[in-house]
Amino acid sequence: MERSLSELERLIDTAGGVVVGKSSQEVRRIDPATFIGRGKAEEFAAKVVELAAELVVLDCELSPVQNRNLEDKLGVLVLDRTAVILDIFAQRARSNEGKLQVELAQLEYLGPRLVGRGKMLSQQTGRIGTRGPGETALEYDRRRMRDRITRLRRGLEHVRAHRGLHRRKRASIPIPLVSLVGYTNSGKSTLMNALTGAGVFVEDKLFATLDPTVRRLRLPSGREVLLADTVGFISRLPHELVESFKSTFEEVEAASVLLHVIDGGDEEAAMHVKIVEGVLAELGLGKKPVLDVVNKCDLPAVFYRGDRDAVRVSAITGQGIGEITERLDKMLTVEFRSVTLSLPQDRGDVLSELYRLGHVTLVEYCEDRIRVECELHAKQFGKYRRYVEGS
Ligand SMILES: Nc1nc2c(ncn2[C@@H]2O[C@H](COP(=O)(O)OP(=O)(O)OP(=O)(O)O)[C@@H](O)[C@H]2O)c(=O)[nH]1
Ligand SMILES: [Mg+2]
Repeated sequence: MERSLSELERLIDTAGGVVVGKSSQEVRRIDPATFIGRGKAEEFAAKVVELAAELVVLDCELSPVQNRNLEDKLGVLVLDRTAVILDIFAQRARSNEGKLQVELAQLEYLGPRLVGRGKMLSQQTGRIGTRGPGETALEYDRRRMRDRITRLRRGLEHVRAHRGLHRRKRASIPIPLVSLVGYTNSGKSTLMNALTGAGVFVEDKLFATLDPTVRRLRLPSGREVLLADTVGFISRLPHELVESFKSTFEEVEAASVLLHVIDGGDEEAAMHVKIVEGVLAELGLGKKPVLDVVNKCDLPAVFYRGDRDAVRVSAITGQGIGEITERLDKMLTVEFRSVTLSLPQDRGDVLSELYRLGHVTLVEYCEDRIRVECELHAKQFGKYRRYVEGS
């Protein structure tokens, strides 16, 4: 409980709030009307006045009814954990798709809790829980909100159809995709920068990344891969969020290999590892090849070292980074095969295709043939089978 509460504090901080007081209670019996008991609610009401608090956040999931009843009792906006997470997502979403997803999730989740409460809460607009990429739930009446939800859904389908096209195009180019996954704040974006020199947004806040970012990366063997940064995982990420943010996980789905980045300097690292593995399993991706990367090994205290196969690095100092690319090379070798092709002299076009696709290691011009040694992705092998030497 302590842990969860301190994580909630970090979430509030990330959302831009300031914690002025906190309190915990063992809830033996959930009060259907207010979740917390009557005594606790009274205590909170007094504290709200005493500390001039503008907002009360509960580390649980409130039903719309409980939410309203508590607001009536406390006289201020009441949010639960999910609402705070949504607020962070609302501030951070950058891509068109990300914004649509956040607005939809906000309307679906916050709508029943906040709709029609505009008057009471209007002074608080701009604070946590009342922001959105579009209008906020506060500004809608029920009917307009339903219309907006329908339109957002349609918009998202449209965006997704387009993205599907892009992805299909990419899948036909056999450049393996490597996705960074990991608990939020573990250093995925920093590692992405260190590996590719890409200018990805890095910040010591939870959920700095919401939109997938993809960059090319050349491995020591000369082989190129695409490296994708993804949104951080978090404990108790509500199911409807996992659902609505699937697009950020599509990069994980398409990946040949996952780099699981772990913050070795975090006392909770072992628990975070379990959470990430749990979410991956939930997404049906538990069987993907994974390379564990224990990050932040430059810190004086490292609490998690990983197993024998883990790579220990510091994305900040660059220590150990080379080992990641070497290990990736090894893992990907399984997907590629070395072949020697013999092309007719006039098929220079095939040769240039091979240059673009695979990793060509040797080209020899013989009398009437071109001999090419290269590595081909399993998916492309069929296309060039007839050129395989001796076949
Ligand atoms: N000491 C130390 N700090 C690091 C290292 N790598 C990242 N950090 C810090 O950790 C914080 C989070 O880094 P990010 O790269 O934004 O983490 P992330 O996993 O992308 O986070 P989200 O996108 O929010 O999930 C930043 O303050 C980084 O400077 C490292 O190797 N050592
Ligand atoms: Mg990031």
